[in-house]
Amino acid sequence: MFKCKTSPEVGGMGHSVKRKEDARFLHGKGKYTDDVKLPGMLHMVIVRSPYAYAKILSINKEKALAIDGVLAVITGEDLAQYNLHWMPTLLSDSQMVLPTDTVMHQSQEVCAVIATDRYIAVDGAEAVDVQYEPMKAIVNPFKALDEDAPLLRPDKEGQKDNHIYHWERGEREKTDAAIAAADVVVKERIHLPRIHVASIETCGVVASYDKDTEKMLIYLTSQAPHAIRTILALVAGHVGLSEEKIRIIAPDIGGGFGGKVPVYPGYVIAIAASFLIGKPVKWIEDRSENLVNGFARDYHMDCELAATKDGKIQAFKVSTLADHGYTDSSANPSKYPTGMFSICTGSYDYEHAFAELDAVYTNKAPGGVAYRCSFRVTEAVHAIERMVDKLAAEIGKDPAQLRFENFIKKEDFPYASPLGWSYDSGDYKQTLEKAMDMIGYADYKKEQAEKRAQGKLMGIGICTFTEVVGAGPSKDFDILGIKMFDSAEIRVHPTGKALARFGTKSQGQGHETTYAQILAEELGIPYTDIEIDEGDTDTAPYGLGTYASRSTPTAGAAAAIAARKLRDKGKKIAAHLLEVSEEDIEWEVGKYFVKGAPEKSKTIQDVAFAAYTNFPEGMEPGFEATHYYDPPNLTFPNGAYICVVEVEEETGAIDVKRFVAIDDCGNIINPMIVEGQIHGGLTQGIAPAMYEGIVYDDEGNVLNGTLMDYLVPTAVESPHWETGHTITPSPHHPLGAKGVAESPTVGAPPAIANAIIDALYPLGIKHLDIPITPDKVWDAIQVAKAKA
Ligand code: PCD
Repeated sequence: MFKCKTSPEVGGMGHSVKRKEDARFLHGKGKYTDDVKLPGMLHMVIVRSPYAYAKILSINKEKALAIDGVLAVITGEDLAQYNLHWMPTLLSDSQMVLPTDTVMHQSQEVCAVIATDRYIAVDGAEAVDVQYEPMKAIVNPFKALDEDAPLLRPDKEGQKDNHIYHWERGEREKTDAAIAAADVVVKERIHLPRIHVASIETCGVVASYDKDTEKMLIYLTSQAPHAIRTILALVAGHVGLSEEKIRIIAPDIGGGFGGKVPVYPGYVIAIAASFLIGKPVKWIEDRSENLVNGFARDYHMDCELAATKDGKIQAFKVSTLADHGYTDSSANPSKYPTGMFSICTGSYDYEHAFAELDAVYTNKAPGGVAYRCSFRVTEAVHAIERMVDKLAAEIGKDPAQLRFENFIKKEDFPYASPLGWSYDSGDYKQTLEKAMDMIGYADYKKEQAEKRAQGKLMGIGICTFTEVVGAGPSKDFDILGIKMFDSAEIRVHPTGKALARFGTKSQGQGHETTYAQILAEELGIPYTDIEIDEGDTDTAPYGLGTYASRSTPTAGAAAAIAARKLRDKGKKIAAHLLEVSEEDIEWEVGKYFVKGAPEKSKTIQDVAFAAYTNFPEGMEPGFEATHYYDPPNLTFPNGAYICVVEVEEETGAIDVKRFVAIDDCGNIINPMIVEGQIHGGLTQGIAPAMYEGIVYDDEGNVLNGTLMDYLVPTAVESPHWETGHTITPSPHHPLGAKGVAESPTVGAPPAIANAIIDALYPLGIKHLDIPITPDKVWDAIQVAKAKA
């Protein structure tokens, strides 16, 4: 159990204080990119391709330019004059900013209209006349590798087919041998479909170039403003946009979820337009543009899990085909083309594993965004958790029991996983037991047996996941070469109030509150006296940003260590004020006192004042500290989720009766915020499990490109989430904390899928891919009945 060291007024770790930022958000006072209005600001609207694959024969701007208020139509040819028509992706592939000859997916940017207002820009976009010659698109990733498949990326030197890369980890031969020798092997091809990051706020930018100062000010919906500044300087340095001249401000963000990590063509076009025209240019993506032009997941995974006949897991093998669309713009660290997919061995202890992946180009939107997932952890967890359930069903063992028998044990941490991770800590048994107690597992098992006897379909699904978050140690983790540390800078003012700045950027997570709580914990300054500032590259220390549940593991740690530096300096000042030697000073949250004479003390506020007014001779004045934190390892949050469903045989309707989520993210800064994170994340977990999936036809048209057709679950679809936690502190994090925000989105889909498939098992249905919709269930029931 965690015991709070501070009073609720100070609000250090463990206090469920209300979010400071909510006063602003709940009163509609948030300031988002679209709220930025600059004098003389122009508006941009993008003309997009109706075809998935086509030659551009001509772009006629005339009619558009004739409209009063339309100032420019920017094409790929225009950008090519400045060599700005292509840009690198985060994984060193190349992506068109605007095409000069070919469009590669439906809705790709073709050209952009700049006008005095948005309505005029929309009219202008409609008036642009583009002639295309459509070509046969490659939609099915398996066909992308056929010999007669057209080469989609002839622009890439040495590219002979549509294969992007092969990746593998582990021991193929030993794993194959273990599988060949095993008593039981279960196999399945599992697809995690393309889904969409449906944040409330779409992407957007206001770029404002000042020709006099040569400064480029950019308001951007970005989870990683510093990294984007550097990338922009690398891409556009040759036209004069060098890094010290670029200032990116990420204002309030209405949800990021990984979708606001990449650089999108629209950003670059708006920036280029402002640079060329010398006026501010705003581009705000509309809802459908947002839905169709990126994606997450899209992994086809062939899994094999081998075990002894009584269920001791021996080996896991997974071969994946990844559909990356027309360019590999996955948001992964440089050395990890498949992200952290190698966490796929899960929470279980066995020796042999092998994972491989081939990525291919198709005529679809690029993306591979780490949608609430620390780079492909969702895919990995789905694979192993579905397979463990399949194994349990195959050998007729209770899936909870099978998990208990295979868990990595508490005393085995740090645990070296077969694919190369060092799991930091966990107590999987305790976590699953807690979930089972909370839901009443044994009673549900009885009820299920009774219902089955009456021919009713009821299912219980478990997921016991291990995540890997907090990228990451600089020896392994970088994005385009920039190491993945993060930073905190604290200034304590003379009156004892403070300002702290970070290299991360909240998008709704509550950093303004939780970072202040970390500092309150370490310094004893009340969290309400500490302002938190993020997202402005001119003022914040350099950092890699907020995604991959990394803010707590990296910047949160940086805050604690910077605060400890301050405490060390404060000790010297306290000794000076109390006229004793430094060795005689002790610290207790919020104050220094003389050893053995606690009545002789100075508060942190006294000390801060003295740092400016009465510091020891020779000491550097001021009370500030900065720390750049390079984590020694990642953190491995984990959890046990249990879901109970009933399925109606006549209609395929699925009713989620109960859902219990027990999470272990180590020590918790703010339990209420964590609970909120879990609630939101579980809803984003039921989404792909039961509702979401981007559907293409054979021509590469997106069939559900609006929120009328793409069902994002709301409160109506969401069950009542029941949450709880266990605490196994991270041994290497200064606060013992682990990241948590993505766990629920990773853990929920397999728990729900396992529950639904368990319900259908008596009919002989052994697997369904998500989203498991009523019509998919109904179809499967008809097929199963026809077979019976
Ligand atoms: N926490 C606490 N404790 C612990 C942990 C944590 O308290 N132990 C808390 C903190 O402080 C914060 C939160 O919680 O506030 C979170 O955290 P983390 O886990 O660290 O994370 P971050 O980094 O901060 O964040 C990020 C995440 C992600 S990743 C995502 S997707 C999502 C989530 O976050 N997003 C979002 N959540 C959210 N929320 C909101 N509201 N919004 C958003 O947008 Mo990616 O990679 O990007 O895909």
